[in-house]
Amino acid sequence: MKYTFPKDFWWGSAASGPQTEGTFEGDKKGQSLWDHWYDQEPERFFNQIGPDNASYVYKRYKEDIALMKETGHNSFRTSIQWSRLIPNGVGEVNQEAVAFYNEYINELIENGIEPFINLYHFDMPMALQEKGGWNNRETVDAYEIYAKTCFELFGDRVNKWFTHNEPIVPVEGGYLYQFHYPEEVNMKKAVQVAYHEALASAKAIAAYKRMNLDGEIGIIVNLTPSYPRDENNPEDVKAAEIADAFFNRSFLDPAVKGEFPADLIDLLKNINHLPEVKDGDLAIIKENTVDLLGVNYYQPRRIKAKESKVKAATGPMPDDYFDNFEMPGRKMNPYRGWEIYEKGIYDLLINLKEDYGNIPCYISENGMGVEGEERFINKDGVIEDDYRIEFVKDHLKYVHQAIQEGSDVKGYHMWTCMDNWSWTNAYKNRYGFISVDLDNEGARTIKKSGHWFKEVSDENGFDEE
Ligand code: BGP
Repeated sequence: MKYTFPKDFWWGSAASGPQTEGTFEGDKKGQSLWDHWYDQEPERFFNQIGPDNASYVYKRYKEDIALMKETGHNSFRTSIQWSRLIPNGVGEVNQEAVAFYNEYINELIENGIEPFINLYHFDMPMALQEKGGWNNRETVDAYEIYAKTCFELFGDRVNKWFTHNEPIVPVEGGYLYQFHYPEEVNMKKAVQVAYHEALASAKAIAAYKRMNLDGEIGIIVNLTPSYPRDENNPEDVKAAEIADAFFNRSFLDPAVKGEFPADLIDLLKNINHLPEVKDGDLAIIKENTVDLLGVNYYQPRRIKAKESKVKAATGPMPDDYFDNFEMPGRKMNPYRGWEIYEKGIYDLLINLKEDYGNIPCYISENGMGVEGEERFINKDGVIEDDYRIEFVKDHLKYVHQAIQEGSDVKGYHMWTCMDNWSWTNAYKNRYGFISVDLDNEGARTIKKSGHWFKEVSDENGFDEE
């Protein structure tokens, strides 16, 4: 069967500023919370490799864009680092950064690759984090100014903007499950942080609309479809709905419908954990929903009714309402510890079609991190990552099916273009279409999947029995 995608489908990949750019003498970048955390606790990072090392894109973007072309990209997403553009979070704009992002964006456009630009990818400027980061309302104002600055500087050429990438992740990582700085466990702050992120997104959208530019603006959310252990067990179903409210609808609903989910509000009210909201905020959120939704999909969430004891010591936690369920026989990516469930991508697209007005969307991340890919290098020096080709293909088949059933999904970006720095996992798991050899000055080589993706993009689809 031939899987053909709609005309002008977006084929490409995604990355972020903090995971790729690196820091260099004279670049005048300010510290983000990652730079600070690495300075404080390098042992938290795999092989003690920090964000300053990244993949040197700051210097090598021209070479990288040439490789994007060779791997069939017609679009590519990255993020501006707030701490590079405005080193203190507020105030002076770094002209070195303006020059860099201008050249990077122009080079993409000249090569026929549409830049999709995200404004926030987990990277709070440290000067603002010291004052509470997203927990502090002042950060919302600072972010609005930062967003406007980006639109003014680059909005004449960039036509796809995103306010956040996976805004739930700084909430989970920083304030619930301790995998991001400041590694707190504090539900009150978690809720306030989430609320401020949602408000900041709406304010940036409002600012963008006021400027009457030609492009579109949206948000990128990671959707983890929540499946109950047993669909016929009401307790399991209810637990899965609560997990869905916390981790999916918390951002999806305000972004697309302009309202927070009623069940989540009720739950937080019951435990006296509603955020502080100022007059007029909810109207801003209501009026400034997204034009376009980016969806990152890696794994489903399997849920069962709470069986384990609630941990009183931590205070309230989302997990007080459900347990994660290890489904027997599930297919795993053992390196990342994430379940692979291809049909999840179809389920979430159909959910967007049916419950979210078929909002225009695209798959903004999907991919497979594998450790030790050097094992698969062939005699020509190319990594034969057939597992990645299979992973992408199997997901694309379900995207195709959703399109047949009317989903308005406009593209597929894989995570990521070239192997990059994965937060505390640093360079442990590799995700790219292109390998980066850290022992050889970051030399780039297209993997088998990158060559395959070029054919898919050229053909606008693929053949498969
Ligand atoms: C997403 C992030 C990316 C990327 C990816 C892979 O959650 O948006 O920044 O890192 O996941 O995950 P990880 O790097 O944790 O393996």
